Amino acid sequence: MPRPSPDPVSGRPRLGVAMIGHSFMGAVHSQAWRTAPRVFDLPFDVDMTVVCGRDPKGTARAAERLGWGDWAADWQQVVRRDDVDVVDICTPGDSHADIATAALAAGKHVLCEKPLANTVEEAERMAAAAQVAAEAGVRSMVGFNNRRVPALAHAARLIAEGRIGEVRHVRAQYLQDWIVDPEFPLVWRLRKERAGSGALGDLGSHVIDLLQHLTGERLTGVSATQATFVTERPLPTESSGLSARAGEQRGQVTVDDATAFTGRLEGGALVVVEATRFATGRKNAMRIEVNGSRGSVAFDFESMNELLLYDADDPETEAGFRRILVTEPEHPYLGAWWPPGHGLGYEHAFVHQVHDFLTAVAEDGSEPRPSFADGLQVQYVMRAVERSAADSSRWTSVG
Ligand code: SOE
Repeated sequence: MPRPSPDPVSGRPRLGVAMIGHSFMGAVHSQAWRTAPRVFDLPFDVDMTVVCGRDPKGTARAAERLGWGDWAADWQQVVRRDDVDVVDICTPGDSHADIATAALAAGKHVLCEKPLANTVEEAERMAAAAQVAAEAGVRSMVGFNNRRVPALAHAARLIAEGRIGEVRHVRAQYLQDWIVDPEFPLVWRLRKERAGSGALGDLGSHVIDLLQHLTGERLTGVSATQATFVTERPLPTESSGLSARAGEQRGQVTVDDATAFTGRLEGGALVVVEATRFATGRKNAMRIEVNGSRGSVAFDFESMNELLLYDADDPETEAGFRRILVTEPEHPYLGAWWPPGHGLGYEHAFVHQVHDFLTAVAEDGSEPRPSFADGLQVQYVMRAVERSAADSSRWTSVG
């Protein structure tokens, strides 16, 4: 795609960003677009050009609140605008494929929220469009933001350096409890036609991506089980993000409340995954533990500035998990932030995501990761999980 010309003052080219959707994820992404240029030395001047949503009043309010220069209601027009170079998709999964493929065809770089799509077929369409676009220098990435949590980026480095040896076990969980109350309304995340799946896609996709990223290995097969504990809920009269007001009428829950599966990695390691919105008391417990032949790493998002490391070479009398505070300038991303010892929060991984995405966009030939192909592979795993669960947990190959 043609390079925008450099700004006469900063010397950097301007990049116009359009964001589609402005609810919870839109607010987090807006914060990231606002903050990344102030914290990192980015290769572009970011212009938050336009936010797009179906409800004109709400979108106009969102533009003002979230810092966008303009607002629009028609995404098809937005993705074709000359002042837009990047399209950031923060809508529910049912519109990802149409928006992403149209934006790529219009020559816009695309950042798309996870999971990539609602079905394998949509994700295949997106990955194919991304491959064609890449040949013309147009980049795309899927927003598995947790790769950019500094403690997890540090864990990825340690594992890649061979610090824990050969991987034997991965235990990964994503535990939340925001729908334990059976009277919590039927928001879009609980409707298959909007979200594709429930805990599996919303939470499980994060840990599937993460465990494959950390180990550098793909899941080859799974045996799964799924449950929907509350099958009917009040319809919402209004909703925003994860909160909603219940109305009088009721409707069917059409997704899983919880999913659990065992699996195998290419190298033979055993994997156990659990994703649920019914882990009462667990608010955002995304946990991952990797056991290798020479050590282990363990992480829990509820203590997100910490990484536990066990080194099997330590003398017996001193052996134990050591708690590393991942808050030092030498740790991934931390050099750009606060003085040593001062931690980060939920939103920062999204700021890092903008940094990494734009860095890849600026570097000719570099493919931002996770790519749409990576997102598609997660989708294959999720399809295998659903097929296995529907067939009494039968072992099901991924693919
Ligand atoms: C809600 O379950 C949610 O916001 C997910 O949609 C996000 O992807 C996850 O990061 C936090 O929880």
